[in-house]
Amino acid sequence: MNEYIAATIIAAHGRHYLADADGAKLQCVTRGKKTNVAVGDQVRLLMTSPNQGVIEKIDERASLLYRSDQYKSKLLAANVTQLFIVVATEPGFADDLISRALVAADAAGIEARIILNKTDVVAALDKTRERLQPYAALGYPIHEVSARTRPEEAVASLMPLLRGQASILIGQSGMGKSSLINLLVPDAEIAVREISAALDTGKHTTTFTRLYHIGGEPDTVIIDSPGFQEFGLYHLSEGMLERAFREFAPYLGGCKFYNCRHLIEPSCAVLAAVEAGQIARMRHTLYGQLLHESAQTLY
Ligand SMILES: Nc1nc2c(ncn2[C@@H]2O[C@H](COP(=O)(O)OP(=O)(O)O)[C@@H](O)[C@H]2O)c(=O)[nH]1
Ligand SMILES: [Mg+2]
Ligand SMILES: [Zn+2]
Repeated sequence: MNEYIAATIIAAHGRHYLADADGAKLQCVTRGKKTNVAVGDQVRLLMTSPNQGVIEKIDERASLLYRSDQYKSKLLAANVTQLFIVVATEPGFADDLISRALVAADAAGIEARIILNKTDVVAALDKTRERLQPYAALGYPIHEVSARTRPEEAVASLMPLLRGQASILIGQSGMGKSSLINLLVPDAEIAVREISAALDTGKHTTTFTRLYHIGGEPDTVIIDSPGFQEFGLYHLSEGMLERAFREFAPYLGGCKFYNCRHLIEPSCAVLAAVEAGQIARMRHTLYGQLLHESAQTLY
């Protein structure tokens, strides 16, 4: 006894976690009041009863995705290799949220892709493609699907991208994220009910992040995170922020002042690129907004 058990965190609800140890689902908690565990973490458990344990150790992470404001940070997922942002032709999506998610992915060193769902809503298709053009121009792949009218095609085009990867899907509500998850993870709804019961989240709660193994391969996982409206990036330093906007890269170092913040400084290469139309103004505005948010302190 008292041996550590290696497990993967597959769901989180407050300080209650569900871990998977070679197929066995184990409820676990952190020591004390810690909330430093994320879905996707590889952990070591000490069992306190046959199916309950305490998380004693978190293995080193290959990546960590999180959002934060000045008061708290919220871990989204650990060890993911790519981020999918689900948008749709309708309802409209928020550019702000897309850009923030892309910045978070770049800062975490993981790939980001955009899924454009509901291509069957043809009336809104051209306009939506146009709105996504700036992201395509930045090199973020855009995958068009219709979960409702062309489900087999959606699976066929997404599965090869998912294989061998740990992917997280995020999106505003209404974009069709659950529809896509249900296509990609055939028993997702059953799994959610089981997890919900094990974590005692109460009826109908889908406000927890969970991890599914798909395709019968141990290293192909997909993480579904609840929809959210805010994506704070308070934890990113100024240096991290300027590097997370990938289109700034050719201009960094070209400013007159070595510590240029690219906001109002004279002879700023980034501002010049904005004026010349080489950097989208919308993205530079968000950069300024994120710098401003990062500079907020509690007092
Ligand atoms: N027209 C159309 N509607 C879709 C498609 N995919 C999902 N929906 C609908 O969009 C609504 C929101 O879908 P849901 O999967 O719950 O979105 P979520 O909030 O992002 O999880 C539901 O009414 C779905 O039936 C699609 O490809 N085309
Ligand atoms: Mg949903
Ligand atoms: Zn500058």
